[in-house]
Amino acid sequence: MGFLRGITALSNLRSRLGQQTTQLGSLRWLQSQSASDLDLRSQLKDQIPEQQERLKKIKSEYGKVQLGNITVDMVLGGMRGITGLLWEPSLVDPEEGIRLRGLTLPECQKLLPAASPGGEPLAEGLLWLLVTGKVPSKEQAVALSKELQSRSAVPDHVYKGIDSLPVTAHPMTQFVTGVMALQVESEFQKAYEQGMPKSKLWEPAYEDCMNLIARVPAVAAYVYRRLYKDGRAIPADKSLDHAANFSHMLGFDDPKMLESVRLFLLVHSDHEGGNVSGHASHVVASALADPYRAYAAAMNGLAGPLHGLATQEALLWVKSIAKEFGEDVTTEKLKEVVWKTLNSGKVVPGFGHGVLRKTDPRFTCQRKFALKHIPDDPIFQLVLKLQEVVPPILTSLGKVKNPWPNVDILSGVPLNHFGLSEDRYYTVLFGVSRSLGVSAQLIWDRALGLPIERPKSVTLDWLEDYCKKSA
Ligand code: AMX
Repeated sequence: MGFLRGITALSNLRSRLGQQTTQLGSLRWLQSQSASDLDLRSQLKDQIPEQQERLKKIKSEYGKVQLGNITVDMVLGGMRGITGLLWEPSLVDPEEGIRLRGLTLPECQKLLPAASPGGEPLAEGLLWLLVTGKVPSKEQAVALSKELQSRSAVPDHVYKGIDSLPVTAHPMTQFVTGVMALQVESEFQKAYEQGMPKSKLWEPAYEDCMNLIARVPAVAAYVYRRLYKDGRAIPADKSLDHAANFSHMLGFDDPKMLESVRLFLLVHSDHEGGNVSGHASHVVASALADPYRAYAAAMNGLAGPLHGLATQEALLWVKSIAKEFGEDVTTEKLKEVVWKTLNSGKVVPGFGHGVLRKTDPRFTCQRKFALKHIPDDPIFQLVLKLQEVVPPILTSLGKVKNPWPNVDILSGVPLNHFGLSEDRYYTVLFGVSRSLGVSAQLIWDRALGLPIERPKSVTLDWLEDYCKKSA
């Protein structure tokens, strides 16, 4: 025993000595390092310029190199031109623009049931079209309206969740918080947990999507009333259609405002699947996350300034021009403003598009509406001038693929005219509209049993090696 104890004591001493030597070594090594060597951020900062140059070089020297059916340009260029998603409710043609289930926007306006003869389509009829591909009768649209109303009660905890945020939180943050609070009632999640087979999952997906569509207007209206009005929610009016009731809950009952909201819901409802919000919802749902989670993901993408936040940015921008230079600002002054925006490193909001190569038909549709209902609105007049001034300037940059106006430069103008003037709220309106298209596809995702999405990614090292070998 004594011998054994002696051996243990010796080995403990050796290991303590060893530790001390190592600690001394570490200390010396530490002393030899500069503060920036030990700081992750500084290390990263040093690496970035080199990697940026590398990326540029790969793009310019090897952009056309093929990787199977695609090119290096496509891998590095936000997957432009890669057909990789199935999306049923709509399709965007670069020249012609959006078709909702094969119908152009003017065709939708003509064929879908309206609240009054010749008026803008009912959102319910639009939803029917997006889900089924068929133009509904007025009776079918009314029946769907009743169905949505019967699903529209929002649990109190949703409002409490929103109330827990500071009022300074962006309206989209408050809205998405409300959407996630709705998620606790997901039928899809329950059904999955209970072992529902994949082939039947479209049924709880349908339940969640319809509940979501029915409830988001009240959640959105609550955010609006909390931020900009007296904080008291306006109860739903069951005699009104989906869009008109949304407008009513926001606090606007002018019949022309109701028409503006119906049009807004139409033009923003869907834009095929590759845009950030559509794509985000699709990929999240592909993991069999429920429709609330998928829609919330879509909304977080929509809140990006290059996507849905452009609605806010465009209105803010045009109004700031009107405020600074007056509504009858000269063309020369407008050119200066556009250049100033560009020179400050910003994009011109409401112009350009990732897929479209012509003026956005959603812009044209709203222009027609504005000419009919608010022809003398000064902000509308300013947008018409910008429509002339901006495209030649963007074209002169030599890199912009589409210098023409998109949906966002005009979509807020009629609503602003009728009193909804809070620019920062506009992306929430866009989000309520997108619930229609995103949900229609989420139902079909599960009905068709689409698989989990898993595209291949590569590293810069891999890409460079591959390009060099191919060259
Ligand atoms: N103002 C300034 N520069 C623009 C521009 C604009 N409106 N549109 C494109 N460009 C620039 C791009 O930033 C890019 O510059 P870079 O090479 O230095 O990065 C170059 O022109 C080439 O871009 P692109 O291929 O023509 O467009 P894209 O597919 O990369 O981007 C979009 C498309 C919409 C993000 C871009 O046009 C843009 O930023 N527009 C303004 C924001 C906007 O209105 N977004 C809403 C789009 C519709 C929607 O989603 N709701």
